Amino acid sequence: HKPVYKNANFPTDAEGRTYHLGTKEGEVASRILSVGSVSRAQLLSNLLDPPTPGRPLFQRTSSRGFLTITGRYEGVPVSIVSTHMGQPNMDFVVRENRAVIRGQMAIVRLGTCGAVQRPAKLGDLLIAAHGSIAIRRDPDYWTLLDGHESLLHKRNGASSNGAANGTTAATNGSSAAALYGGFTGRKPYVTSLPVTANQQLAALLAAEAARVVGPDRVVEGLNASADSFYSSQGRTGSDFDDRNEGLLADLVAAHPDLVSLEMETFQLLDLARCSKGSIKAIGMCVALAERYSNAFLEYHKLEELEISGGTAALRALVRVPLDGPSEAEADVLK
Ligand code: R1P
Ligand code: URA
Repeated sequence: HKPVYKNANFPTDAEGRTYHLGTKEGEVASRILSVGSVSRAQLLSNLLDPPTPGRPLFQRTSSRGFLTITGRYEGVPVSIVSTHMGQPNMDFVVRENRAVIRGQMAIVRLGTCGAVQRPAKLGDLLIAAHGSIAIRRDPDYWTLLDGHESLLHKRNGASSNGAANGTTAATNGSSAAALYGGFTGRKPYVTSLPVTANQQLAALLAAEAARVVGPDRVVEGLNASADSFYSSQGRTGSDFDDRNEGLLADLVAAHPDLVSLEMETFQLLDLARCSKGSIKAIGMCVALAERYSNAFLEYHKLEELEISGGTAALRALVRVPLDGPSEAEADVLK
């Protein structure tokens, strides 16, 4: 049967289930481990306390493919939520979970990422203890560039070949340039100022990660979250005019403490910052790619690293103090 949604501003169905994650109050714990894939969520659910007879772990997959698993870790209620990829999906996860949980929440993201510079290396756990910056491809750069190049072309006296197109692009581009401040000085990629992570959670996570994998395999620093795996992470190719050849070098020069590059941590930290004190958040990721050497982790090694990272994340989650209604909230555990 098809659900009926009410309230265009924040749609929920007749049972109070959110539109994309499909969960309702009582099904999600206030301590959440957010992971990028369904398979990682299922793998890490094996770390939860064994379910009691007749009461299996709560599991729900929404129509959009978000999987929520609720159980206990060291006796404390936790949920593992598959978040998929990119900032809009992290936005669904943070906002829709916020809507179904009372009291303060903690969210730890365990993802994979590129290691941008040493000391971060393949297989390390990189913690966004210094916060995160967003990197966005600015399409206006190409819009204005079109007009700019066509104008130059026109000024240089080109007439016959493609002149009609050139003139249209020049007109569009120059009116856009007039409106938006011109092409000169424009950059194809825009980076935000950093947002901070919760320092209490960061310290707990760093200590637990060091305990699990050893301190030489844990690196704390700044994260960057990009709006593409490719262009805005400085991956180059010939199919698109991406103008990103200098991106990684520029990032490293501007941010000496930058360690990880992925796609969701910024959104998590930004929303936590705007949550009126109601969300404590941090991101950690397994370095899957070394961007400075071009090495990529042998994929069969990933599972073990996900389990190590997941163990550290769960240990930090159940140790962070939270204000508000007690943990027993997750009705599905009663
Ligand atoms: C890209 O391959 C995906 O991997 C990283 C990026 O942030 C992006 O989501 O994280 P996850 O492994 O958590 O998905
Ligand atoms: N995920 C990313 O977003 N980037 C990488 O380089 C590796 C994993």
